[in-house]
Amino acid sequence: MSRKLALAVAQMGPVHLADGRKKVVGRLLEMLKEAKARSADFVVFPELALTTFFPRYWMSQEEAVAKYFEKSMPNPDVQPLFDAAKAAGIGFYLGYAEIAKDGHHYNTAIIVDKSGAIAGKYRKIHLPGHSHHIESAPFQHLEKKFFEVGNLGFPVVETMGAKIGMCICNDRRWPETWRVMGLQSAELGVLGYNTPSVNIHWPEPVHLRMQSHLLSLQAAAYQNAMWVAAAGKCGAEDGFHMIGGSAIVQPSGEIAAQAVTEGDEVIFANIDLALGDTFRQHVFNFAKHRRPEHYGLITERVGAGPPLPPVTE
Ligand code: CDV
Repeated sequence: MSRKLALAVAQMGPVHLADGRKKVVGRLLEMLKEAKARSADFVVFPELALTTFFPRYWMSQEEAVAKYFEKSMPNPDVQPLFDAAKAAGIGFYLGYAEIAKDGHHYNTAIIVDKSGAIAGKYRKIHLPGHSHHIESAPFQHLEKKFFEVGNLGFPVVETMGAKIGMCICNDRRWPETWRVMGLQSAELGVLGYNTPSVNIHWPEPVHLRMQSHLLSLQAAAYQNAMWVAAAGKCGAEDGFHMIGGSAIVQPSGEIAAQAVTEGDEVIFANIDLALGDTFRQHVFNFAKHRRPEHYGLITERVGAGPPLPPVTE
């Protein structure tokens, strides 16, 4: 029996250094309105949606906190989004920089349900980049300086009639992320991202940035029998370009909807959560086919090491 969720992904064009929270939230509200016009139940917004992608700039932690971190959620800047979503009866996923009550710093996302309550929170685990200044790089990627590794695991939240797994950006490239969600019976995995078009470590052709992004989403969806929805912030933020390609992927791994611009753009799919059931019952029937007794290295080793000695009988 089909179980429908009207799903919108709200891609954002660039947010410049000069753009204040009020202006940014105004753009989110516009897209929420569009999602409402299409009778959406749930909208996915990007990673660090309220500001420019500030980890590209070298600065002190204090300066970053003062300018770019949210001290509470919701706060007066973001309250209009909570209010409008509640009035419209739409839930949403939103990424932002969080300074927690205990003073720790995280790259965070929340799921807010249709009543305006925070139903789930995730703090980014696979932080890319570096913590030192790289002189030779065209820009920095300082997530390891500004954020701590998340401490909430990969949550799967039961809300709006769906089991929704949460992750952020770089997490999508790691199969462990998705399998941990899959083992909690997630039916939909959601994420926001900011993916620079230029790789600061090697001259990666730009088309590969899009290819590895979509490949990660499609493989994750298929191998874990779940829908995947990814919302990017993209285009050139003060001259620093990021890829678009926000997408909704179905459990077959096929793309159901994909953004075609590098601006604010809402994509939509009336998804059937039951579509994953066939895969869960057959090829990816975990209970029947997984062999965790042979997967020990996944949790024992962090980096690659020597091959294990051969087993002889
Ligand atoms: N914000 C990110 O996590 N960006 C990474 C980049 C650095 C590769 C990503 O995976 O898209």
